[in-house]
Amino acid sequence: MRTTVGIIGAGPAGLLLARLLHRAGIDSVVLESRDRAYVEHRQRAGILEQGTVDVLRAAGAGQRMDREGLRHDGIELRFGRRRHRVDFPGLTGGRSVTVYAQTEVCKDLIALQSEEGGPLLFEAEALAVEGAEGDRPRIPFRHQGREDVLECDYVVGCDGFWGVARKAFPAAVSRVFERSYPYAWLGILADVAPSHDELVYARHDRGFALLSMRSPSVSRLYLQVPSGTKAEEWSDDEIWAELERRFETDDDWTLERGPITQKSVTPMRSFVHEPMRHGRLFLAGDAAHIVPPTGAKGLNLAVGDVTTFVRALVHQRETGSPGLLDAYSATCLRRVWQAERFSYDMTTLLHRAPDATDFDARLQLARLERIASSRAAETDLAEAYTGFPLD
Ligand code: RFL
Ligand code: PHB
Repeated sequence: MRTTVGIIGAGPAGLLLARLLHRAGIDSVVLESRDRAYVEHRQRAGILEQGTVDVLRAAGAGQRMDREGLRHDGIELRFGRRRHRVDFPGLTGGRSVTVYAQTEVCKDLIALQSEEGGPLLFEAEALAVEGAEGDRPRIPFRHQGREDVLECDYVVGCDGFWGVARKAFPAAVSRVFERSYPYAWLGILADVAPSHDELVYARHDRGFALLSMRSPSVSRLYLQVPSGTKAEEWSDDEIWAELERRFETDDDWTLERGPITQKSVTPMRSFVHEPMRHGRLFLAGDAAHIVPPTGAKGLNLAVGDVTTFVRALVHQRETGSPGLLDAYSATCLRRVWQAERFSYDMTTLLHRAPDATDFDARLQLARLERIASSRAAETDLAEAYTGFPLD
């Protein structure tokens, strides 16, 4: 098999990349190790920045998102039994975010790819990336029990944190920057209308909690738990009781309970691999960087990376200049590090570390007070949450 761009992974990064290339008249093949149902149902992100919404629309993948996505003009910060709303459009000159689940973004992109895009092979596991330094990189892969090779002009590793593409970088050129956090998130889906019409980020002495949603009738909630916790260790009643405690306020706000349909635990990690390009191999999305989910940035960064790659490839085709491809890593990393900074800030602002002292707790409250009382501090949060422009 031969193609112009070989894409490893059909998460949001790989699927959107294939779509953008198709729109630009550039052929590609996507190899995905899991089956279609798995990719379409893996519960993950929920928040799309304005820039992500714009890219999906321009890619012709925005129809259902425009019908079913929920525009959110703010979030609530909850601390010391108080509530503080951050008004995004008022602070950012009109920007907002959209609640539309990653599962739905993937379903929409897979449907488009099957109707009019290039090959998208499920249960096709890339085994390695070979020859990245030459003109024709190759991806050996296994599909339906058979081994085959995909020859490409370019390879883009969109294969997530556990993928193979990053491993093809020689040790001498790779640098890794990382931090793990001594806590995790227990996430649930529940068949109950969200108890608030915007997301609620709560800082509590017992730990962080987040109220989010998937639709007007499905809630998505998260609870900070110790690293290593298993989802089965928490009964449904215990989860609701703990969420109630962490969201408690001095007014009459209440948390509605409902049947829990899914439970899972997510570790928290910050990770950046530099550079994001080696020869004709490019990394995009979680393959190159991970942020803790508190800032809701992971999917949005993946969208930024693949958009940058396609622009650079089209620029080369139109002008003959490889300048933007050469700048790919540096261009992406500027945005990546801003998202790393913001995600770290939000995480340490709202979580309780196991070794946290009373001093640390007071500092968190002072940081939250500052956001609640200074337009400058609040604007900083609103700008980062709604997303920095792509350029
Ligand atoms: P993905 O989604 O991990 O997809 C990688 C794909 O590559 C496949 N693969 C391979 N295929 C072929 N051969 C191989 N050798 C392969 N190895 C792996 C995998 O099967 C998979 O299908 O990476 P991608 O596309 O870069 O997308 C990244 C996002 O999924 C991720 O950043 C976000 O989900 C992060 N995230 C959030 N991001 C947001 O922007 N907003 C949010 O609100 C948000 N909330 C979250 C999140 C992530 C979470 N978890 C579970 C980590 C909430 C949570 C709880
Ligand atoms: C989600 O809805 O899954 C979600 C929302 C905001 C975050 C993280 C996850 O910061």
